[in-house]
Amino acid sequence: MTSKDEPRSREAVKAALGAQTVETPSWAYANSGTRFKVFAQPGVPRTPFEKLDDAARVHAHTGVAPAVALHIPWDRVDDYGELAAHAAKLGLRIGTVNANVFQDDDYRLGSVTNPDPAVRRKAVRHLLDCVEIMEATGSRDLKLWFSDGTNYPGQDDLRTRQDRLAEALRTVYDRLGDGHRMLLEYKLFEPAFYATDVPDWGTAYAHCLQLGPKARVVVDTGHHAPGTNIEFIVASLLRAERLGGFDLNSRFYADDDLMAGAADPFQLFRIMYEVVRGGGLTPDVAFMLDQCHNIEPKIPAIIRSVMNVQEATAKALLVDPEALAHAQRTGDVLAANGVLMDAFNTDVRPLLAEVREEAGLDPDPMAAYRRSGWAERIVSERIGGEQAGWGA
Ligand code: LRH
Ligand code: MN
Ligand code: MN
Repeated sequence: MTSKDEPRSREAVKAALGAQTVETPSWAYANSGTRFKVFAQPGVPRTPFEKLDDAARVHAHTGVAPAVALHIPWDRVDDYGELAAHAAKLGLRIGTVNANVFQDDDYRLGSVTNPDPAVRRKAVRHLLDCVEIMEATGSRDLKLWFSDGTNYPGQDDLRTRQDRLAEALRTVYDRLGDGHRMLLEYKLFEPAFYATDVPDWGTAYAHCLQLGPKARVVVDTGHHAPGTNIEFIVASLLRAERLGGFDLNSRFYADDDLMAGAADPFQLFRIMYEVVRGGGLTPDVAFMLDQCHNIEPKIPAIIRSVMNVQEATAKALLVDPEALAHAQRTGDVLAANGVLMDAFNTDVRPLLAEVREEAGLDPDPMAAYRRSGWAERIVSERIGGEQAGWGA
């Protein structure tokens, strides 16, 4: 968006904030939990259509969340064109299509890296079906995360599994249409505990390089070893023009999937600073949430997350590039650090309130949602049927 040394006016900051969009995940509106317990909440959507209805409330109050990611088969419907039309009627669009090759008994030893070619074919078939769903919904991005891996040394051949992965990715990549992209998501561990087949950004990047320009890496902020410098990964991927987007969420321990910006707002700021620095505040980088709300009400939690992303972005945009460049050039370590900290410590809430008011929105999306009565309405109206949840 801006080069490193270009000074940014208040108006430019506001324009950039107004233009940024945050994609919300359909599954965040559904019931979720841990392997110990799923606490069902009243009013939770029963269908993908109702998930979109809820997503429309997030967009109505924030003004920056027009895209909704699908997860297949959690969002299976008979007619995806109808689902996309419902989204359009609500002022939304379908964002990323997330493939799911991790919830079938056949995938015990992996999906696209499974030793059994029949299982691999089944997994690839699902991925190709997802491309068809992209065509029917007008989605641009196919997001691939594989739970594939091994639990014990020697269980399978690590290198052969990479070959199988490459072959599957190639088949799917070649099926992508014009304007489609393949986003490859890495994760250090879980459910595989010894070796995951796409464990890190290096592996994902290497596969993307081999595939071609439509293949990009997704950085899920919850998918790293503790202490990993995620902003370095972001800077490197942007530099290589291979950052496809983010799955934003927070973690204290492992893949906690808490609200983005809740656990470590400073880390989110550092990531957003590298995004701004690297020219990544464009539609080429998808800012997706990937989180779940096990104990808190879902819609306001998603609104809060969107606001947290906006606050981190605003602070990143407030970093004074000239002052920073000067301090860096002259080797003034403390001044350089001070420039970043000044921006991080700025209260950007009034600025964002201004951006919202100028867009005709309530300056306080949380309060506006509370007043809207939507929470009460869905509880009284969504009676009967089966609530959506992970695996539904
Ligand atoms: C895996 C993951 C991946 C899945 C989502 C539900 O941990 O981050 O993005 O699709 O969770
Ligand atoms: Mn994810
Ligand atoms: Mn995850």
